[in-house]
Order: sequence, then C-alpha cells, then structure tokens
Amino acid sequence: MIVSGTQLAKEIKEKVKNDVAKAVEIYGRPPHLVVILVGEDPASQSYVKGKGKDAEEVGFKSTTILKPDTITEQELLDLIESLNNDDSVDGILVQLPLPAHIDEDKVIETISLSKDVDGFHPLNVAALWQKRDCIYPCTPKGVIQLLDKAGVKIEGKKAVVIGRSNIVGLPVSKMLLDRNATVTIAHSRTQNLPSVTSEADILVVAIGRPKFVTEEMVKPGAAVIDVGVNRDPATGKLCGDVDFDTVAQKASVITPVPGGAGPMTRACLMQNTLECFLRRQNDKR
Ligand code: L34
Repeated sequence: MIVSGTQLAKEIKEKVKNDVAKAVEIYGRPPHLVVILVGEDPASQSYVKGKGKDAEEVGFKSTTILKPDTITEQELLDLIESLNNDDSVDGILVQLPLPAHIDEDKVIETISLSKDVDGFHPLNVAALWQKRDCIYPCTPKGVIQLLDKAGVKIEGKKAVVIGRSNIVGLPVSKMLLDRNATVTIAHSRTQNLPSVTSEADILVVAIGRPKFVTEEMVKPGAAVIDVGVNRDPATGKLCGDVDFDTVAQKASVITPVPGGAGPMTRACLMQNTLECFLRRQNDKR
C-alpha cells in the first residue's frame, strides 16, 4: 500500500480552508503567515514556494520575504523582531539551513513562541518533551498523520527511527513514544544497522542519503515512512532515503518521494499557522 502524502495533504488543506472561512467570519481576517528565505538555494526556493502556494490555497494571507545571503545576522534578527511586534502577523518561519555566518539557534530563539509555526523554539521543544501543550513540528506531525491515515497501529509496536536531527529524528521519536510505541533511535554510526531495522514494525527514515534503506533492511510487512528528499546522483531526479522499488515489495505500507512527507510538511504548517492564529485571537479576549 502506497500512502499518498499529496492526497492526505489535500484533505488536510481542505479542512484548514473551511476553518479559515469560519475564522474570517468570527475574527474579521484570515491568518497571516510570513516565510523568510535567505539566499538562493534552489531546493529551499522550491520548498518556500510550495509553502506560499499552500498558504494561498487555504485562504491565508501569505508573505514571502526574500533576503540575499549577504544579510547580517543582526539585520535578520531585527526583521524577526519587527514581525514579532506586528500584531497582524500570526506565523513566522525562517527557512533552514541558513548561511554559515548566521547562528541558526539565535534565529530560532528570536521568533516569538506564539508565532513559532515550525515548533522549533527551545521552549516549545521542552514542552513537547514534557508532554505539555505545544506546537508539533511540521514534518514529524505529518509522519504521524500518514501512519494514522494508513491505518497503522502504533501502540505496542517496535518503531525504529533512522536519524536524530532536531527537525525530524528526535521529535518524531518522542511522538511515537507518546503513542506507546517502543522506539529505537538509530543513526549513521549505529553498528549493524540492518539487524536493528529488520526488527521494526514501523521504520521512519530521515538520514538524508539517497536510497540508503534497501530491501534486506526491512521486516516483511513493515510500515516505512521516507522523510528523505535527495537528488539521485545517477539521474538527478528527486528521491528518498529509501530504495522505493525494492522496499515496496516487502513493506505493507510505504510513502513515496516526491509526494509523501514533503507535501505533508507543508500541510501541517497550514494546521500550525491556523492553530497559532486561533491561540493568539483567544489570548486577546
Ligand atoms: N524552518 N526549515 C524550516 N522549516 C521546515 O519545515 C523546513 N523543512 C525542511 C528544510 N528546512 C526547513 C522543509 O520545509 C525540509 N522541508 C521540506 C518542505 C517541503 C518539501 C520538501 C522539504 C516538499 O514539498 N517536497 C516535495 C517536492 C518538492 C520539490 O519538487 O522540490 C515532495 O513531494 O517531496
């Protein structure tokens, strides 16, 4: 079973669109998402464009701010501060990675917690790990929704996550744990990785290496969620971390790349922006 992220993302955006229409009636304006892109990395340009497109589709006000990679760290922090103080802005996203002369941690910390639609702010991360009220980061939230959509039972299952990044590996592991999976976090230095992954009922791959997971690493009937977005060195085409053609023969559930976790990341960003908007509106009362 191939679970289409494109299809599920469409359904999620449809629901957000309905909620936005209601929000406009109640609050007099739609949520406003601001996405900042520094530099001209083609992959980042493509992702940011997709976010703007989705935002328009669901009826948000959408602003994309493009800055040259010569922008100083202070200039970027000042821009974020001005958006923090702008009451008409509900969500602020600074696309990562940033140029080396800009401290990403400083940037993430500067975004107001109430406008942190990525869920990357350290206080939000702490809230997630303490099982408190939080914004779930977009890609992990998308992974969980894909599993639910495919009807995969998470509770009691063995989940293996390959990758331990702040954006995907760590938060998705915590979210699987909170759904009562037994979670193993593996990575590039895990010894005998196939022996670990072969035990997984649920395998989430976010290591960033084209076609890294091959068929012999996968348990028959496993659910495989591919979070990788790479260029296939052979063809130049977009491909995941999973060798789709062979693994699809063995898995019971698999997500494609493109059309899997990527569109879901964007759809979950729409959910998060609406959530931040509604919280901010309700806090004002
Ligand atoms: N601040 N930086 C911030 N937030 C994020 O959530 C991200 N991420 C990651 C990179 N930096 C970020 C994204 O937006 C990865 N990512 C992302 C978002 C969307 C897509 C891929 C990665 C996506 O739409 N992928 C499409 C193909 C797009 C294409 O053709 O280039 C897909 O079908 O997979």
